Order: sequence, then structure tokens, then C-alpha cells
Amino acid sequence: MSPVAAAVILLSNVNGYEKNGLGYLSMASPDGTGVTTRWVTGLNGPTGMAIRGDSLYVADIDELVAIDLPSGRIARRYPAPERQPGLNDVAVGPDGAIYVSASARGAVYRLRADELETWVRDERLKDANGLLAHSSGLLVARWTLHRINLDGEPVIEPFGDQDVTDLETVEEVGADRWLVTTVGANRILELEPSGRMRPVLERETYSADIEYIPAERLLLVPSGENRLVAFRVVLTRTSARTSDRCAWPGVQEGSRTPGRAAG
Ligand SMILES: [Ca+2]
Repeated sequence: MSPVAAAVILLSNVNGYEKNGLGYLSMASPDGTGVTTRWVTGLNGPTGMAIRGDSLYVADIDELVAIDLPSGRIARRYPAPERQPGLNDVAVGPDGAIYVSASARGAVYRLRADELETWVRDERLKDANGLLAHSSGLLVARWTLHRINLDGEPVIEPFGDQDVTDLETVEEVGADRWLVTTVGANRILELEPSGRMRPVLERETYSADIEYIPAERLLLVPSGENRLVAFRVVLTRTSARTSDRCAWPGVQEGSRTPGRAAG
């Protein structure tokens, strides 16, 4: 069994969001005890990641980088269709299409026929941040949460509570159950099926691109101070809540870690 198939947590490490060659990916064991830093090097500012088949796709400032799993070898770089796009997050659609948010261009790109192309550009996608592909569409976290349908002509519509603002990312924790994180107030909120967003966790440090592992009910939160911390999520019929930080050593090495886990 490959290390990746055996379930590891992959983290993207940004050392300044610029073309400095100092970005890398790290690997941590699911129990938080072991960490391999610089598993993949030669990146600039890797932020969001997503896996399709044997490839890991990483948003790296102005390129989508495809990395071969489990070797960790950089297989291909797909340049963005325009300069200074500020690539942020990656999601794989139900049909295998790959979507990348371009924060600085108010756009979502799509990888098609080996080319990264502009899929949607809209004022409402300015500062587009976290992406989550879902059967009902592509959820885009930015100032507020929006949804774009994936079949036919893309239509952007508000999704959930629009009073909660300054979002970082959205993560699915159950059927029609999501958690969102905010940038400024360091909050993690549950998006209830009614559309209301209810605070679940308030933290002192910034929570970046969270990841949820359903089988373990484990919520991984890359935080400031070079740490990755984990919470156990308790889902009841009406609400989600988290335990206190669970007994999980966490990753303390490396730089800022707005990571995605891969199970
Ligand atoms: Ca992000």
C-alpha cells in the first residue's frame, strides 16, 4: 500500500505568497505523531489542493501544479490563462473537472483538455477563496458564500446566510451539512440546512483551509503559530459542535499551513 493510500494528511506550506521557490508540501500521519516536511519542494505559494485519481493538484500562485501520487514528483504545471491571478483553492467536480479559484481576477478557472481556462468571471467572485464541489454545484467562499451550478450555463447565486462575511473556506461534514471558516474573526460556523450559519468554534488564531475526515469525525484546522490542530466533531440532528481540542499532538514544524488533508 502506498503511503498516500494508507491515509496521510497533506499540508501546503507557504513561506510568503510570492514566486520565491520557498513553498513546499508536508505529510503528517493521521494520528498527528509523525511529520515529513518538504515532501514536495520546488513550489512557490501552494495554497489549496485536491486529489483526482493518482494526481494531486495544487494551486501555486499562477500555476496549477499536478503532482504524481504517491511519488511526490511534479508531473506537470498548467499556467493560468492570465497574469497575477492569485490562485487560491482547487476542487474536483463530480465529473472529474478541476476548478481553481483565481482570487485576484474574480474568476474560477477550469482545467480542460490540458489547459487551464476561464470558466466563470463575475464581480461576485472577486477575492474568491475556498472551493467545494458538491452534487448541487460548486460552492465558492469569498466575502459571502455562493453556489455555481456545474451543468449548463454557469449561474451564480447566494448560498446560505449572507450576513456572515469574510469567508475563507467551506467544508462538507455530512449530507447538506457544512462548516465555514472566516478570515477576520477566526470563527468556524456551521451552515445549517435552513441556510442559517451558527458559530461552532471561536479561535484566537486564524483558521485557514480546514479539512474534515468523516470516518474519524476529525476536523483538522491549520492555524497560526505553525500548528495543525484537530477537533472531534459531534453532529446531532440539529447541530454540529466540536470537542475541546482533542488529544492529538499536531504538527508543529513548518511555516504557515493552509493545508488540505487527503485520506
Ligand atoms: Ca484558501
